[in-house]
Amino acid sequence: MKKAFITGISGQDGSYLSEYLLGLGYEVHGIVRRNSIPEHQQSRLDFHRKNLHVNYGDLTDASGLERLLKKIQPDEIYNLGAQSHVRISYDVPQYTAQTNALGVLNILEAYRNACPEAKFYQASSSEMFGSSVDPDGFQRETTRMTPVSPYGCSKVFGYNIVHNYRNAFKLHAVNGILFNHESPRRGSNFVTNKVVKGAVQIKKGKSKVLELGNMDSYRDWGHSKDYVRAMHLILNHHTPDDFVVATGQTHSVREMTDYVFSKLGLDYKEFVVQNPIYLRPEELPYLRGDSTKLRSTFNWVPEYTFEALMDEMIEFWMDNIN
Ligand code: F7E
Repeated sequence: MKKAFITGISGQDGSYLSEYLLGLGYEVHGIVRRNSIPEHQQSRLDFHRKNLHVNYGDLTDASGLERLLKKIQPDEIYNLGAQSHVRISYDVPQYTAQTNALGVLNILEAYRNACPEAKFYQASSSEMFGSSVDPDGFQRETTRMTPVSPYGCSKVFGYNIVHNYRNAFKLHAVNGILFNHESPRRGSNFVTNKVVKGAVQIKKGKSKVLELGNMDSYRDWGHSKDYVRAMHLILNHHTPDDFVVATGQTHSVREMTDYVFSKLGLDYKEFVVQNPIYLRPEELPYLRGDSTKLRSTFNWVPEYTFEALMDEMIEFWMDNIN
């Protein structure tokens, strides 16, 4: 039985990846941070838990990571843990860098010392591209990285240190460069789930207004379930390499909001107002990923369209808000 170790196991991607790997017959281990309100901390892992083992751990705690990896001896390590909210990275820039940048170094060191024969996956992000777009309107593996947030800068360090450790220590360490990916399990302070939850609350008479920030940025939104399949493929490629994971389609926040409200028979213009607290000091205006390399290497295709993704989220909130 293969063993996987996942940081960020209680997050959206960690939970879908755990389900996927358990389905493939893996024994799955992961870490969660200590929290003063533990009740809901593992709510996303509320599925068949045989062969799932959750420990306390933290990417900023190098010795704890090494102790766990020595004990578990995983075949595959997925580093999905992060301070993953871009706007909040402006509120806690140093914490973001300690977790997302030095945290990667901590787990790479633990991996190198405890189980160097394992394979290592780093959750790199399209936020690393920042303001760079290729002349054809896409970002891809070769696009320059000019990040525009503390989050993006911290992820570039993680991406680069994975390359360095791969080359210097001959480790099987890879980067998946994932564009935005959503699901009903997405935190409700990310824009898709915030819009869907807010629109359903308005539809059900529980709320009258939805406050958003910039509605004119564009994102390439896919489904987390499709993207965790890609993580497993990328990690198990015969040579360690980097791959973009994206749908290749882009929509503005305004178009996404219009789609959701229209599906519910509402006009978003009557309910959505701008609140400057949701604006970012520097915005990333446009993302559209070219995942040709991933598709041609693995025959990967996303099962969800943008509409199917949003419809699943709408259905979830319609069923879960009384
Ligand atoms: O924002 C705009 C906001 O927070 C998307 C993370 O998973 O993907 C994610 O980062 C867009 C931005 O995601 C609100 O300004 C408008 O232009 O859903 P988001 P993100 O910042 O793109 C990348 C790939 C990651 O790696 C990250 O970890 O929506 N927007 N109004 C808003 N965004 C939020 N959150 N809240 C608003 O009220």
